[in-house]
Amino acid sequence: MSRTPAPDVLVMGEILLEMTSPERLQAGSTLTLGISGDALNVSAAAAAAGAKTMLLARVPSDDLGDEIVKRCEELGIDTSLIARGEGQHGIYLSHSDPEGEREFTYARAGSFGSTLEPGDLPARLVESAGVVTASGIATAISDSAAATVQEAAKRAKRFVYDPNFRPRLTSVERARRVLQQIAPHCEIVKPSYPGEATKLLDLPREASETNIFEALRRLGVRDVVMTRGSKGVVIDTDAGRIDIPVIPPRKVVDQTGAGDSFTGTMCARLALGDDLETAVRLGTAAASLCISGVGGTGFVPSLAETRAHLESAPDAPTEEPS
Ligand code: KDG
Repeated sequence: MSRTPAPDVLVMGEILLEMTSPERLQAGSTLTLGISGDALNVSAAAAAAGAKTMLLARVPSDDLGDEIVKRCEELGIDTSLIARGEGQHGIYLSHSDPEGEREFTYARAGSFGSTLEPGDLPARLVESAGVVTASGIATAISDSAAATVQEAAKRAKRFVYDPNFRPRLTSVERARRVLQQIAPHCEIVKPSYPGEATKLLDLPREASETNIFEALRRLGVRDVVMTRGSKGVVIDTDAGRIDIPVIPPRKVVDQTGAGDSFTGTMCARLALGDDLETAVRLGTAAASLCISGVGGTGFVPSLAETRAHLESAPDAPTEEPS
């Protein structure tokens, strides 16, 4: 029997149907159907960044499920770990709230995708994958999905966790507990600052970046890659701290999935041998490009496009003269 070769990146979570409206939802709103969810967004970015990428997920066996699998294939994702079965799709509506801010409304409780369980994990592939990654969304959707992520984190050589806290899916207390359990197995945790990081570490909102790094280290995390909105990303490792500026976008259409694009690109480039700083810089470039499309996978830049965007950034890193 042939043995499936290990992927560079293995992602797990729920694939969602995405319905996007630029306006407040009301009867008669026109919606654009997309196929997304953080796990798919991360996988698409990882595949586009050159990694052999597998997505572990459960997808209903119906016509829409077939479309989901087809879309994953188009995005270059290996779908052999997508299990099909009876159940409902998970859906989210991405729209504006009355103040014009982007808002997600979910219709996903009890979905087939949220029934992911530890028995779904292909132990050998999880143990041999270059990088394994999941987010707090996967841990929020059900206890069995949280246990799956926890088990994968324990088995992986390199595990990357994006807390991706969604108050509409889980409580802060539960998200904190999950982070505490997973942290000792993480090579990298990627929180956003200040809101998410301070909430999940039970620190005051004014807590400094150093406070966050120290708190995550106390939980057992090795490296921290923290996004800070317009202030860019900061990497904190044993070797010190590096500030990485954001790359100005060419066009902003929809911010959905920017963080996932960053994570997928970073994981891919790490798995393919880039150092953390290079992987993060490429992640910021991919995130800056991906927001020119509608929805989480509306525009997935190729590695060549991402590299070109990074090189054209105002303070692109220059080669040391030899
Ligand atoms: O990060 C973007 C995701 O939040 C979006 O694609 C929807 O997966 C999603 C979720 O669960 O919020």
